[in-house]
Amino acid sequence: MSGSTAQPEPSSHYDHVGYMRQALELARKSPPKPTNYRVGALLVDAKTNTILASGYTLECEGNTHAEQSCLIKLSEAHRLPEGELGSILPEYTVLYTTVEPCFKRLSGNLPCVQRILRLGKAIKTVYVGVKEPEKFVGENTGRKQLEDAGIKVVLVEGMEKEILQVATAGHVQEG
Ligand code: HJL
Ligand code: ZN
Repeated sequence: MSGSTAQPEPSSHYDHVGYMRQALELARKSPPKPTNYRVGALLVDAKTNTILASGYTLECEGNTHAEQSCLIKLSEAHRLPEGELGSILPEYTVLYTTVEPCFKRLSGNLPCVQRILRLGKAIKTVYVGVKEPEKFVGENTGRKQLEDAGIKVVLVEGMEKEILQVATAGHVQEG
């Protein structure tokens, strides 16, 4: 990269694998449960290379997802409703999540794709470690919804096996 032209997002300088690894370590903290995936997530200010919030599945009270836990923690820290966090998130906020954000939940709770979309353009890119397996809710159409809204979805390759092992550790083994 050269010159002083503003780049749409400066996070290409940063260590995506390193952040995904940190997200995976968070996922390991999640209590195993047969009906969900154990996921870890980080919200990062890609301009300053700082972590804004971390989260893992079932970290916050109730049936909470990793991405949702990041947002709940920020919401508490800023005393702002989760849906209004778009107004305080830095310009180049990106999300790292070991499993792509859910578009539908068996529980009927608000999916994380909707949680991201209602923040407007606050989150510029979602880095995912794996696509969601089709076990619970079929093909995840969330990626397309995010991309249609102008949010990039980027697969960070190389950790798929470990991520899925951790994600499915609480599941009943077949056969
Ligand atoms: C992501 C998570 C998590 C899932 N996906 N991205 N982050 N647990 O923290 C997706 C899976 C849902 C099931 C059950 N998992 O979790 O599709 O009970 O966990 O609402 O559909 O829904 P609930
Ligand atoms: Zn979710």
